[in-house]
Amino acid sequence: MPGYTFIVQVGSQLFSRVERVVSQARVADIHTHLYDPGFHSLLKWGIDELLVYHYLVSESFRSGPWDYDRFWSASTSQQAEWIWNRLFVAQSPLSEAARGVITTLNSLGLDPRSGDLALLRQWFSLRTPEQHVEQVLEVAGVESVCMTNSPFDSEETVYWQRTPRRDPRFVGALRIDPLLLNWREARLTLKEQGYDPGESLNDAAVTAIRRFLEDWTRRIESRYCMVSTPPEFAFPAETDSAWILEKAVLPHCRDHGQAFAMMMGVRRGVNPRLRMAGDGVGQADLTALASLCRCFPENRFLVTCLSRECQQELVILARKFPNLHPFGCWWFNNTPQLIEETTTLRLDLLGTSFTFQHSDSRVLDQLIYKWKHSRVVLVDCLTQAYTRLAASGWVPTDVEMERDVHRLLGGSFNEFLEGARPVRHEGGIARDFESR
Ligand code: FIX
Ligand code: ZN
Repeated sequence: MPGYTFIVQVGSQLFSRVERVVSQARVADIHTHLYDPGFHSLLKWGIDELLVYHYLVSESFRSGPWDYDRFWSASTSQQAEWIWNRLFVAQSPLSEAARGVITTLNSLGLDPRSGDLALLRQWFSLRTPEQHVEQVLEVAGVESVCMTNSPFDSEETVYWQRTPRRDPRFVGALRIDPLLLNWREARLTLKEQGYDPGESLNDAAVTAIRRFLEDWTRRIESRYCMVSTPPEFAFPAETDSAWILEKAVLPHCRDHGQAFAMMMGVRRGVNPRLRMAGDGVGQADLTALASLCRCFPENRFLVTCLSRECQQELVILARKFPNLHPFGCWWFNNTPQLIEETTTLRLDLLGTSFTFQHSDSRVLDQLIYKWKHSRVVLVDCLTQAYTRLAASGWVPTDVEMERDVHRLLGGSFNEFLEGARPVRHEGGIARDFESR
């Protein structure tokens, strides 16, 4: 075993080596709410959009007056001003989301300290979205982003009907929350789109739902199918949700090479007056996830959990089920402290067989801060892990570090999805998918 002095020397060298590898690595961001620039106004960017991010909306309401109606009836630029004054003028932007605006502006060469919103707005107004996409992806070191594409969102479906020209860096991912969480509403959408499932959940409904899923999977060239679930989500269960999942969604995913992503433990509308900013957290029941992984070994599950309490159980389940891939430090977990805790736990129990982070960006520019901040934490976590490994007598080479970082920033995810591709067999949908 190497001596103490050797380990201290190696540890300090490791930090700068890891930092170089992590800062140079290109990221595949596996979950965002960004859109291909071909979707025009659906792709949000610029200073006002950064400021009205729902994370900052809820923080800005921490100090009164709590005039929800006045806030929501204001224009986007008025809302941005309200948030700027409350979070950046009246106090220091210490929270993760507020600091994110500072990191983003500085990285774009702007001075947030000037305190002049008009100047910042002017800079953004002189840019085209195309220019901005190039600069942001470059500065953030991001090579591709998965979108969140909902066939239940009428604003978005309009674009799909026009067969938009696609930027291959913006990857499709099918979002189906209403189908699993609100069947009454989803049924109407399916009917309107020509997939009448009928009145009851039976074989005819399964056929209609599967046709709907197949068509949308093809149209958006989906990489995976996803849902976010409330803490009450249960499986098996006597619910519409469990029935549709078992009979239609999971068979569809299996036959069409789609992993099924579950974002577990969101409690929607805790304070409805805050609209999207009013969603909260609850502890998910991961016995439901264990049942799914066990009962559907031919399916692949990508999972992230919102409550801190669920993180260890998720990692342990992933050790038991190779068809389970944990990803990201979602939303309220996206703070330096919790990213570090979760990532260290995952490295210790899973090696590199998980996806370190996703950005969940809703505004293009957020890619910059979300990835800059996360990379800093990843450097710390990996330096610690490699230092321990060196102490055990294995000093990693640069090539090994590059391979590991690549896996954590999207490589493992791609490998996992490759395994979801259907096995070729004669006839049927599986062959049809492969020959696409
Ligand atoms: O369900 C989701 O995809 C969540 O990420 C969002 O609903 C949430 O509003 C969000 O933006 C979290 O970062
Ligand atoms: Zn999201």
